[in-house]
Amino acid sequence: MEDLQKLESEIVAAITACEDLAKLEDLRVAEIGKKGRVSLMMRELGKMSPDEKKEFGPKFNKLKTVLVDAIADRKAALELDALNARLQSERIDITLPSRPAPEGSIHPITQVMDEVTEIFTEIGFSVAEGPEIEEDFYNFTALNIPEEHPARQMHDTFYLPEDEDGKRKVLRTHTSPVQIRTMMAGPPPYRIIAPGRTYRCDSDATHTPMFHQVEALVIDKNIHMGHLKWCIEEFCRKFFELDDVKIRFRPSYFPFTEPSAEVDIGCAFKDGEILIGEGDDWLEIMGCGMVNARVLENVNLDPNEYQGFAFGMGLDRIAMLKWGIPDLRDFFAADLRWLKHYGFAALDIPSLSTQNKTTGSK
Ligand code: 2U9
Repeated sequence: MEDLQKLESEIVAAITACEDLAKLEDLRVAEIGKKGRVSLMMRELGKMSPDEKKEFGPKFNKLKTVLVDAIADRKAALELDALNARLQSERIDITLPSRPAPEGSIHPITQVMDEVTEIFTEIGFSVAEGPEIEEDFYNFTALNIPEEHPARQMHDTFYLPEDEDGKRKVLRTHTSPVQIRTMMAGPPPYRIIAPGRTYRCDSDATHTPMFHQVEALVIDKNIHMGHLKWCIEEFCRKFFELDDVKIRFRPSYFPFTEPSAEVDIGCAFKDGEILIGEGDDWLEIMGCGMVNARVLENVNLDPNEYQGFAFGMGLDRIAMLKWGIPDLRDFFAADLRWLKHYGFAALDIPSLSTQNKTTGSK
């Protein structure tokens, strides 16, 4: 009897000291499993006299019950410990952002290019592209800027070294060669915009050697200046998000358009700021005109049959105007603080899509 009591305390102590589930199972098999120590002892009951059976039977049963319960309790405690350890190791901080914090931003020039593209594609233009290293013919001659023409000097061209044929390619000084290539590639009508990088050997507070332009070209039968005027007004309304814009056409000169004009937008210069759509001041935003008949002839179109208009603007300049960015040179300084301040979130969509919905990132 004393032995049974001792055995019970000994096994319960071993169970309580057991530190992992596998060892606990080993212990269970060794003590109360089919061939376990206690089970084998219980088998001895069969050999006992009825009186002994009466005495030891309940004691063995109690021993077994105590051990089964002790193992079950220990097992539950170890399982709970294991669960807690797992929860601790897989802990999720639900206060963290759901995805890694966004890094980087869309450059204002990319944003302005996307917005301009959206406005023009919405009214039926397609986007055309061409090489930045251009042949003299496409950049100048076809556009009615012959050799020795003073306009060539105006463009401050970057020339590449002469190639095998003695020809000097240029970094395109405007995106106009894209329209020449488009017209030479297939028949009219054309309704295209050509956004992209352009280069002029010029550098000061308002000029960088590389800058961005978007030009538009429409050629069809019976196209006149009224179409040009509507297009430009519509663009300004959408781009500056104004219902009512004041636009002024000032006569000007470009070799590739005749007549030519510069376009001013109504604004107010107030405390060093430019407020578009307010006040009585004017600010030049683009150049335009009816495509010069000579340019049409250069691409084998009959000017009596086809006419059209074109306009061009500096994207860097209109980005500065729209968001009040003061210095052009900062656009290309790769200053992270500047980019963080003026950049757009990657999922910001052009302003046309966001009008009356969200305010964008600014
Ligand atoms: C073809 C025929 C005509 C494109 C035009 C302008 C007027 C113009 C300047 C704006 C600011 C260049 O970036 S800027 O310095 N552009 O004023 N561009 S008309 O005329 C064309 C183009 C292609 C075949």
